[in-house]
Amino acid sequence: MDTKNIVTAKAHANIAIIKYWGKLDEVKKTPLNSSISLTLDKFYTITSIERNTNLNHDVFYLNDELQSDDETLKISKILDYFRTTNEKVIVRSHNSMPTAAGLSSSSSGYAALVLCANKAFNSNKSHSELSYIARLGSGSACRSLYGPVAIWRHDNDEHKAIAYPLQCNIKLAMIIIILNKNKKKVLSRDGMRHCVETSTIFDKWVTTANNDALKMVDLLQTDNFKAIGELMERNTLLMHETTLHANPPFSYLNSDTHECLDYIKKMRQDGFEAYFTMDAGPNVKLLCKATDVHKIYKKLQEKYDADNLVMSHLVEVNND
Ligand code: 2P0
Repeated sequence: MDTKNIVTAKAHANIAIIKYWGKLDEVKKTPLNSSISLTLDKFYTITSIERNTNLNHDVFYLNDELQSDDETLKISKILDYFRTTNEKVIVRSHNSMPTAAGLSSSSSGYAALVLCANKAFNSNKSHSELSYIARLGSGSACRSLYGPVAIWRHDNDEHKAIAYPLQCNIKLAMIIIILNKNKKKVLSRDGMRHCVETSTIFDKWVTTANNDALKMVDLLQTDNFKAIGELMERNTLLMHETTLHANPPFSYLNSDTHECLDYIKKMRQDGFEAYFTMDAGPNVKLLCKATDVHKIYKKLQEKYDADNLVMSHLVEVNND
């Protein structure tokens, strides 16, 4: 392999504290509501692009496994925003996170791809343009261009409905509590569309979530961690409530999730400042202050095996 033809880039996964749930446009992946996320240090994708291959089609390896034509086509469409000829390349991506952790590898995956393509083809695109292109791959990926905190704004103009960096006054951390290692039954893309189309409380969700995002922007400027945690929990629970009011109803959460939420609430009564959030699966992500994370991690080990707990700090993203 001639390494002078290879460039590499890295991007980190993010977890939302105000959730993205519902699209305005299915193809452009513009959101119905603004969302806010934390970019996590432990979970990332490293992607390389090899040029000058003389291939007549792109080739895509994920974690050293050759990907199907369908998966490769998704990558090719993103590369087309960068290349100016019909040159084909080899893309190799490696995820640091175990897929079982329920962490969004698509967020770091598409973010790493756009950063890498920008370098490989000397495209010189701005962060805003990269956020836009990453969004076309997977909505939440647009937030991974920024960190430690990002906001993805709802906007009827699809070029403004991208992520922006957000100021945060408190140093935060997350602990991922892995309760279930099976793949999710309802993909987030399908679950969100089903809720948009059938959930009887969807309008309420969109209005509330947009207000929650505005409130969270303000709270992140303060040192009121309690208010941040409580708002995150309310927003999470309302997102999950939309699934229960869909037709047919469904849930990403299970009895282990509910037991974990009870445990976190009990921890709070005992003086631990810890709050929960869940995405399109049963696993729980615990939010705490960075100064408390070791104490809380130790407390969680009274109930959960260390193998099922992943501690992560936030990462400062500076890709320039
Ligand atoms: C989020 N989720 O804000 C929300 C909360 C899942 C629940 O972003 O269809 O993989 O590619 O735009 O980005 C997961 O959705 O969906 C997600 P697409 P994506 O993190």
